[in-house]
Amino acid sequence: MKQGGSDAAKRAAGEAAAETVEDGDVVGLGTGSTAAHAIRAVGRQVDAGLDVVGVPTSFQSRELAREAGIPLADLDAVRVDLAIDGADEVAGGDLVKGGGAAHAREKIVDASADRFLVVADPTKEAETLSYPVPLEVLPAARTTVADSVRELGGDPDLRRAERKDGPVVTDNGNLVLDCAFGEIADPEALATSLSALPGVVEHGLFVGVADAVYVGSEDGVTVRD
Ligand code: ABF
Repeated sequence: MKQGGSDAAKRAAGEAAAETVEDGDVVGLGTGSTAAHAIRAVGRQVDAGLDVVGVPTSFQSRELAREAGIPLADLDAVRVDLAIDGADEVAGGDLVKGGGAAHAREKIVDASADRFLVVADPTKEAETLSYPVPLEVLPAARTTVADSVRELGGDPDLRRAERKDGPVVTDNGNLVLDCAFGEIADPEALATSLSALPGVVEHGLFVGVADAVYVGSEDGVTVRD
């Protein structure tokens, strides 16, 4: 995932989005270092008396929310009022996500939220999406999906674990293919094609799902909606 942004910029975005959380909200808790700032900020609000329930998007965000003291619920038991989540690339309201291999759960939570706020630093912004699109695939479908991605003009690459000898395995027990397509002129059409491939659990294109993008910098936060 793009990691060029400063921690101060990520913190500014995460904390500004967390300030919009209201008493009684069910909050979708995103994955990654920018969303982590939002989770810690919501935890401080809970310490101060705010009554919220969090819905984690990953094992990582569940652990962080527990440490922050946020009461948690499963998505099948609640309706999400507000989700706050990071992205690998942002172009207008369209995103590539999945650098943390959590995009399947992220999409369920983020897309179901009444309001979805993206938190990002300026290095994530682009005119046109071109970041490789992660596909979470059933292990048995790895080869057939890779072949189909090539037919769609993409270059699939099995994601490997950095510190272990083997592939990345998602929280759902599946594999990830990072698929480079170059500049994605029509994200919606590509999203439709990828969703149609047998064995694809979820892809990392989030098209038209974001309600606002909070871009942090050392000097403050710009909100695009
Ligand atoms: C998750 O974390 C992902 O969908 C995205 O890939 C990544 C962003 O991480 P960071 O905020 O650390 O750049 O939201």
